[in-house]
Amino acid sequence: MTTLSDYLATHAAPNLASTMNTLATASISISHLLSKGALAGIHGEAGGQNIQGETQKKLDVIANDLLLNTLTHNPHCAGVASEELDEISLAHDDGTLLVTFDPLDGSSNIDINMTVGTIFSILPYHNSGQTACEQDFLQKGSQQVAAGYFIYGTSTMLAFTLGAGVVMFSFDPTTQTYVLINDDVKISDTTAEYAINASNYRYWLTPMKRYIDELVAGDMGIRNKDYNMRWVAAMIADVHRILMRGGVFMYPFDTKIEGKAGKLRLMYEANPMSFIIEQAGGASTDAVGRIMDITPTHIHQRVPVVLGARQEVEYVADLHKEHGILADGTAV
Ligand code: FDP
Repeated sequence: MTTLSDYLATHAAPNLASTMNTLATASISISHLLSKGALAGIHGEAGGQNIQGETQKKLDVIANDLLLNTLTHNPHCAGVASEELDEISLAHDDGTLLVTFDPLDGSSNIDINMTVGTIFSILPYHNSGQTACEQDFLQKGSQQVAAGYFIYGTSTMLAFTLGAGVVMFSFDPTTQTYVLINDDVKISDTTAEYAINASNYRYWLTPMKRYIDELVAGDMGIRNKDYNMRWVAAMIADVHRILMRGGVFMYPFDTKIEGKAGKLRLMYEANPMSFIIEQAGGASTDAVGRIMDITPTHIHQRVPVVLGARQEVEYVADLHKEHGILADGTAV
Protein backbone atom coordinates (compact mmCIF):
# COMPACT_ATOMS: atom_id res chain seq x y z
CA MET A 1 0.00 0.00 0.00
CA THR A 2 1.54 3.33 -1.10
CA THR A 3 0.31 6.47 0.60
CA LEU A 4 0.45 9.91 -1.00
CA SER A 5 3.29 11.00 1.32
CA ASP A 6 5.28 7.85 0.46
CA TYR A 7 4.75 8.42 -3.25
CA LEU A 8 5.71 12.08 -3.12
CA ALA A 9 8.82 11.36 -1.05
CA THR A 10 10.20 9.27 -3.91
CA HIS A 11 8.72 11.03 -6.97
CA ALA A 12 8.79 14.77 -6.22
CA ALA A 13 11.32 17.37 -5.11
CA PRO A 14 10.88 18.31 -1.42
CA ASN A 15 9.27 21.71 -2.18
CA LEU A 16 6.74 20.11 -4.52
CA ALA A 17 6.06 17.18 -2.19
CA SER A 18 5.44 19.58 0.69
CA THR A 19 3.05 21.74 -1.39
CA MET A 20 1.14 18.69 -2.62
CA ASN A 21 0.82 17.37 0.94
CA THR A 22 -0.51 20.78 2.02
CA LEU A 23 -3.14 20.67 -0.73
CA ALA A 24 -4.09 17.15 0.37
CA THR A 25 -4.53 18.30 3.97
CA ALA A 26 -6.92 21.07 2.87
CA SER A 27 -8.83 18.64 0.64
CA ILE A 28 -9.45 16.31 3.58
CA SER A 29 -11.06 19.18 5.53
CA ILE A 30 -13.23 20.04 2.51
CA SER A 31 -14.18 16.38 2.07
CA HIS A 32 -15.24 16.15 5.76
CA LEU A 33 -17.42 19.23 5.45
CA LEU A 34 -19.04 17.89 2.29
CA SER A 35 -19.82 14.56 3.90
CA LYS A 36 -21.67 16.35 6.72
CA GLY A 37 -23.61 18.30 4.07
CA ALA A 38 -26.49 20.44 5.30
CA LEU A 39 -25.60 19.52 8.91
CA ALA A 40 -22.34 21.47 8.54
CA GLY A 41 -24.26 24.56 7.43
CA ILE A 42 -22.39 24.65 4.15
CA HIS A 43 -25.32 24.75 1.75
CA GLY A 44 -26.73 27.88 0.16
CA GLU A 45 -25.31 31.12 -1.08
CA ALA A 46 -22.56 33.14 0.60
CA GLY A 47 -24.18 36.45 -0.33
CA GLY A 48 -21.47 37.74 -2.66
CA GLN A 49 -20.13 37.44 -6.18
CA ASN A 50 -16.68 36.49 -7.41
CA ILE A 51 -14.60 38.41 -9.96
CA GLN A 52 -16.38 36.52 -12.75
CA GLY A 53 -19.72 37.96 -11.58
CA GLU A 54 -20.86 34.51 -10.41
CA THR A 55 -22.85 34.09 -7.22
CA GLN A 56 -20.63 32.47 -4.60
CA LYS A 57 -21.89 29.49 -2.66
CA LYS A 58 -20.98 29.21 1.04
CA LEU A 59 -18.73 26.26 0.25
CA ASP A 60 -16.93 28.18 -2.52
CA VAL A 61 -15.84 30.64 0.14
CA ILE A 62 -15.10 28.04 2.84
CA ALA A 63 -13.02 25.86 0.48
CA ASN A 64 -11.19 28.92 -0.81
CA ASP A 65 -10.31 30.07 2.73
CA LEU A 66 -9.15 26.60 3.76
CA LEU A 67 -6.82 26.27 0.78
CA LEU A 68 -5.58 29.80 1.11
CA ASN A 69 -4.80 29.47 4.83
CA THR A 70 -2.93 26.19 4.50
CA LEU A 71 -0.99 27.18 1.39
CA THR A 72 0.10 30.58 2.63
CA HIS A 73 1.59 28.85 5.69
CA ASN A 74 3.71 26.62 3.47
CA PRO A 75 7.23 28.13 3.17
CA HIS A 76 7.64 26.84 -0.40
CA CYS A 77 4.64 28.76 -1.66
CA ALA A 78 5.40 32.26 -2.97
CA GLY A 79 1.85 33.14 -3.97
CA VAL A 80 -1.62 31.87 -4.68
CA ALA A 81 -4.24 32.73 -7.31
CA SER A 82 -7.79 31.51 -6.86
CA GLU A 83 -10.82 31.57 -9.11
CA GLU A 84 -12.70 33.07 -6.15
CA LEU A 85 -10.29 35.95 -5.44
CA ASP A 86 -10.02 39.15 -7.47
CA GLU A 87 -6.27 39.39 -6.96
CA ILE A 88 -3.37 37.08 -6.15
CA SER A 89 -2.52 36.38 -2.49
CA LEU A 90 1.08 36.64 -1.39
CA ALA A 91 2.77 33.98 0.72
CA HIS A 92 6.58 33.69 1.17
CA ASP A 93 9.08 35.75 -0.83
CA ASP A 94 11.58 32.88 -0.51
CA GLY A 95 9.09 30.38 -1.90
CA THR A 96 9.82 28.60 -5.17
CA LEU A 97 6.32 27.68 -6.30
CA LEU A 98 3.07 29.42 -7.27
CA VAL A 99 -0.27 27.70 -6.85
CA THR A 100 -3.51 28.40 -8.71
CA PHE A 101 -6.79 26.67 -7.85
CA ASP A 102 -10.50 26.42 -8.36
CA PRO A 103 -11.47 25.63 -4.75
CA LEU A 104 -14.86 24.14 -5.56
CA ASP A 105 -15.48 23.23 -9.17
CA GLY A 106 -19.08 22.45 -10.05
CA SER A 107 -20.59 24.79 -7.44
CA SER A 108 -24.12 24.25 -8.77
CA ASN A 109 -23.82 20.64 -7.59
CA ILE A 110 -23.14 21.41 -3.90
CA ASP A 111 -26.71 21.89 -2.71
CA ILE A 112 -28.01 18.85 -4.63
CA ASN A 113 -25.46 16.44 -3.14
CA MET A 114 -23.69 15.72 -6.40
CA THR A 115 -20.04 15.53 -7.34
CA VAL A 116 -17.77 18.56 -6.92
CA GLY A 117 -14.01 18.92 -6.60
CA THR A 118 -10.90 21.05 -6.18
CA ILE A 119 -8.59 21.65 -9.17
CA PHE A 120 -5.01 22.85 -8.71
CA SER A 121 -2.02 23.83 -10.81
CA ILE A 122 1.54 24.39 -9.56
CA LEU A 123 3.91 26.69 -11.46
CA PRO A 124 7.57 27.48 -10.86
CA TYR A 125 8.34 30.83 -9.22
CA HIS A 126 11.29 32.37 -11.02
CA ASN A 127 11.84 35.41 -8.78
CA SER A 128 12.40 33.74 -5.42
CA GLY A 129 13.60 36.31 -2.89
CA GLN A 130 11.29 38.98 -4.28
CA THR A 131 7.60 39.56 -3.65
CA ALA A 132 5.49 37.81 -6.28
CA CYS A 133 3.14 39.75 -8.57
CA GLU A 134 0.40 38.78 -11.03
CA GLN A 135 2.85 38.81 -13.93
CA ASP A 136 4.73 35.89 -12.31
CA PHE A 137 1.62 33.73 -12.68
CA LEU A 138 1.12 34.44 -16.39
CA GLN A 139 3.00 31.36 -17.57
CA LYS A 140 1.93 28.93 -20.27
CA GLY A 141 0.32 25.70 -19.12
CA SER A 142 3.33 23.87 -20.52
CA GLN A 143 5.36 25.37 -17.63
CA GLN A 144 3.28 23.62 -14.94
CA VAL A 145 5.33 21.38 -12.64
CA ALA A 146 2.25 19.61 -11.33
CA ALA A 147 -1.52 19.69 -11.75
CA GLY A 148 -4.36 17.66 -10.37
CA TYR A 149 -7.75 17.49 -8.74
CA PHE A 150 -9.46 16.17 -5.64
CA ILE A 151 -12.89 14.83 -6.52
CA TYR A 152 -15.52 14.61 -3.80
CA GLY A 153 -17.88 11.97 -5.16
CA THR A 154 -19.20 8.75 -3.67
CA SER A 155 -15.63 8.50 -2.44
CA THR A 156 -12.90 11.14 -2.37
CA MET A 157 -10.14 10.67 -4.92
CA LEU A 158 -7.05 12.47 -6.13
CA ALA A 159 -5.57 12.39 -9.64
CA PHE A 160 -2.43 14.31 -10.57
CA THR A 161 0.55 14.54 -12.85
CA LEU A 162 4.08 15.63 -12.08
CA GLY A 163 4.83 15.57 -15.81
CA ALA A 164 5.58 11.85 -16.08
CA GLY A 165 2.17 10.21 -16.47
CA VAL A 166 -0.96 10.39 -14.33
CA VAL A 167 -1.50 8.70 -10.97
CA MET A 168 -4.70 8.20 -9.02
CA PHE A 169 -5.25 7.89 -5.28
CA SER A 170 -8.33 7.04 -3.21
CA PHE A 171 -8.94 8.56 0.23
CA ASP A 172 -9.18 6.02 3.02
CA PRO A 173 -11.43 7.50 5.76
CA THR A 174 -10.13 4.95 8.28
CA THR A 175 -6.48 5.98 8.07
CA GLN A 176 -7.24 9.52 6.79
CA THR A 177 -4.68 9.05 4.01
CA TYR A 178 -4.69 8.97 0.23
CA VAL A 179 -3.73 5.52 -1.08
CA LEU A 180 -2.37 4.82 -4.58
CA ILE A 181 -4.82 2.86 -6.77
CA ASN A 182 -3.43 3.43 -10.29
CA ASP A 183 0.13 4.45 -11.11
CA ASP A 184 -0.36 4.87 -14.87
CA VAL A 185 -3.75 6.22 -15.94
CA LYS A 186 -4.24 6.11 -19.72
CA ILE A 187 -7.12 7.10 -21.97
CA SER A 188 -8.03 5.69 -25.36
CA ASP A 189 -7.54 7.67 -28.61
CA THR A 190 -11.10 6.87 -29.64
CA THR A 191 -14.43 6.99 -27.87
CA ALA A 192 -18.19 6.66 -28.21
CA GLU A 193 -19.00 9.10 -25.38
CA TYR A 194 -19.02 12.90 -25.28
CA ALA A 195 -19.80 15.63 -22.75
CA ILE A 196 -21.21 19.03 -23.68
CA ASN A 197 -23.98 21.35 -22.49
CA ALA A 198 -26.08 20.94 -25.63
CA SER A 199 -28.56 23.64 -24.54
CA ASN A 200 -25.99 26.15 -25.86
CA TYR A 201 -26.20 24.69 -29.40
CA ARG A 202 -27.64 27.85 -30.96
CA TYR A 203 -24.67 29.91 -29.67
CA TRP A 204 -21.93 27.66 -31.07
CA LEU A 205 -19.83 28.25 -34.15
CA THR A 206 -20.64 26.30 -37.33
CA PRO A 207 -17.87 23.66 -36.97
CA MET A 208 -18.95 22.79 -33.43
CA LYS A 209 -22.58 22.47 -34.54
CA ARG A 210 -21.46 20.24 -37.39
CA TYR A 211 -19.42 18.03 -35.04
CA ILE A 212 -22.28 17.52 -32.60
CA ASP A 213 -24.73 16.95 -35.49
CA GLU A 214 -22.49 14.11 -36.66
CA LEU A 215 -22.39 12.53 -33.19
CA VAL A 216 -26.14 12.87 -32.69
CA ALA A 217 -26.80 11.27 -36.12
CA GLY A 218 -24.94 8.20 -34.79
CA ASP A 219 -25.15 5.09 -36.94
CA MET A 220 -27.48 6.90 -39.36
CA GLY A 221 -24.85 9.52 -40.19
CA ILE A 222 -21.31 9.65 -41.58
CA ARG A 223 -19.89 8.31 -38.31
CA ASN A 224 -21.69 5.01 -38.72
CA LYS A 225 -21.64 4.51 -34.99
CA ASP A 226 -23.80 5.51 -32.01
CA TYR A 227 -22.53 7.94 -29.37
CA ASN A 228 -23.60 8.38 -25.77
CA MET A 229 -23.78 11.78 -24.01
CA ARG A 230 -23.12 12.61 -20.34
CA TRP A 231 -23.04 16.04 -18.62
CA VAL A 232 -22.47 16.38 -14.87
CA ALA A 233 -22.14 20.20 -14.99
CA ALA A 234 -18.89 19.91 -13.05
CA MET A 235 -15.85 19.78 -15.30
CA ILE A 236 -14.02 17.80 -12.67
CA ALA A 237 -16.56 14.96 -12.78
CA ASP A 238 -16.74 14.90 -16.58
CA VAL A 239 -12.93 14.84 -16.86
CA HIS A 240 -12.68 12.18 -14.15
CA ARG A 241 -15.10 9.99 -16.12
CA ILE A 242 -12.94 10.46 -19.22
CA LEU A 243 -9.85 9.37 -17.27
CA MET A 244 -11.70 6.30 -16.04
CA ARG A 245 -13.44 5.17 -19.24
CA GLY A 246 -12.55 7.58 -22.05
CA GLY A 247 -14.53 10.27 -23.84
CA VAL A 248 -14.33 13.83 -25.05
CA PHE A 249 -15.29 16.93 -23.03
CA MET A 250 -16.23 20.26 -24.59
CA TYR A 251 -17.06 23.73 -23.35
CA PRO A 252 -16.60 25.43 -26.71
CA PHE A 253 -16.55 29.01 -27.87
CA ASP A 254 -20.07 30.45 -27.82
CA THR A 255 -21.72 33.77 -28.52
CA LYS A 256 -24.01 33.62 -25.47
CA ILE A 257 -22.22 36.40 -23.62
CA GLU A 258 -20.44 38.88 -25.83
CA GLY A 259 -16.70 39.11 -25.22
CA LYS A 260 -16.47 35.84 -23.26
CA ALA A 261 -14.36 33.31 -25.13
CA GLY A 262 -15.93 30.25 -23.57
CA LYS A 263 -16.83 29.72 -19.93
CA LEU A 264 -13.88 27.90 -18.40
CA ARG A 265 -10.89 29.58 -16.81
CA LEU A 266 -7.50 28.99 -18.40
CA MET A 267 -5.38 28.99 -15.25
CA TYR A 268 -7.72 27.28 -12.77
CA GLU A 269 -9.44 24.72 -14.98
CA ALA A 270 -8.27 24.42 -18.59
CA ASN A 271 -4.50 24.27 -18.02
CA PRO A 272 -4.46 21.78 -15.14
CA MET A 273 -7.01 19.49 -16.83
CA SER A 274 -5.14 19.74 -20.14
CA PHE A 275 -1.89 18.73 -18.42
CA ILE A 276 -3.56 15.68 -16.90
CA ILE A 277 -5.32 14.67 -20.12
CA GLU A 278 -2.17 15.03 -22.23
CA GLN A 279 -0.15 13.06 -19.69
CA ALA A 280 -2.76 10.29 -19.88
CA GLY A 281 -2.31 10.12 -23.66
CA GLY A 282 -5.17 12.41 -24.70
CA ALA A 283 -5.19 15.83 -26.33
CA SER A 284 -6.50 19.29 -25.48
CA THR A 285 -7.27 22.32 -27.64
CA ASP A 286 -9.23 25.55 -27.68
CA ALA A 287 -10.35 24.23 -31.10
CA VAL A 288 -7.56 26.15 -32.84
CA GLY A 289 -4.31 25.53 -30.94
CA ARG A 290 -2.96 23.61 -27.94
CA ILE A 291 -4.35 25.05 -24.70
CA MET A 292 -1.06 24.64 -22.82
CA ASP A 293 0.67 26.83 -25.43
CA ILE A 294 -1.49 29.88 -24.67
CA THR A 295 0.35 32.72 -22.93
CA PRO A 296 -2.14 34.06 -20.36
CA THR A 297 -2.86 37.79 -20.47
CA HIS A 298 -4.56 37.87 -17.07
CA ILE A 299 -5.17 35.38 -14.27
CA HIS A 300 -8.94 35.11 -14.77
CA GLN A 301 -8.80 34.60 -18.54
CA ARG A 302 -11.42 32.31 -20.10
CA VAL A 303 -10.87 29.87 -22.92
CA PRO A 304 -12.87 27.43 -25.08
CA VAL A 305 -12.01 23.82 -24.19
CA VAL A 306 -12.10 20.54 -26.13
CA LEU A 307 -10.19 17.69 -24.45
CA GLY A 308 -10.02 13.93 -24.16
CA ALA A 309 -9.73 11.18 -26.79
CA ARG A 310 -6.98 12.29 -29.16
CA GLN A 311 -8.73 11.39 -32.45
CA GLU A 312 -11.89 13.30 -31.56
CA VAL A 313 -10.02 16.37 -30.30
CA GLU A 314 -7.93 16.52 -33.48
CA TYR A 315 -11.06 16.06 -35.60
CA VAL A 316 -12.75 19.05 -33.90
CA ALA A 317 -9.65 21.19 -34.49
CA ASP A 318 -9.58 20.09 -38.15
CA LEU A 319 -13.22 21.13 -38.60
CA HIS A 320 -12.41 24.58 -37.21
CA LYS A 321 -9.42 24.82 -39.54
CA GLU A 322 -11.58 23.81 -42.50
CA HIS A 323 -14.04 26.60 -41.62
CA GLY A 324 -11.21 29.11 -41.12
CA ILE A 325 -12.06 29.87 -37.50
CA LEU A 326 -9.58 31.74 -35.27
CA ALA A 327 -9.24 31.28 -31.50
CA ASP A 328 -11.36 34.37 -30.82
CA GLY A 329 -14.22 32.90 -32.84
CA THR A 330 -13.77 35.14 -35.85
CA ALA A 331 -13.19 33.86 -39.39
CA VAL A 332 -9.77 33.97 -41.04
P1 FDP B 1 -19.30 25.80 -12.03
O1 FDP B 1 -19.40 27.16 -12.68
O2 FDP B 1 -20.63 25.30 -11.56
O3 FDP B 1 -18.24 25.72 -10.98
O4 FDP B 1 -16.30 26.08 -13.65
C1 FDP B 1 -17.32 26.15 -14.53
C2 FDP B 1 -18.27 24.99 -14.42
O5 FDP B 1 -18.84 24.75 -13.18
C3 FDP B 1 -17.64 23.66 -14.90
O6 FDP B 1 -17.13 22.89 -13.86
C4 FDP B 1 -18.77 22.96 -15.59
O7 FDP B 1 -18.36 22.05 -16.58
C5 FDP B 1 -19.54 24.13 -16.17
O8 FDP B 1 -19.27 25.26 -15.34
C6 FDP B 1 -21.02 23.89 -16.20
O9 FDP B 1 -21.57 24.92 -16.94
P2 FDP B 1 -23.10 24.96 -17.38
O10 FDP B 1 -23.88 25.28 -16.14
O11 FDP B 1 -23.17 26.04 -18.39
O12 FDP B 1 -23.47 23.62 -17.93
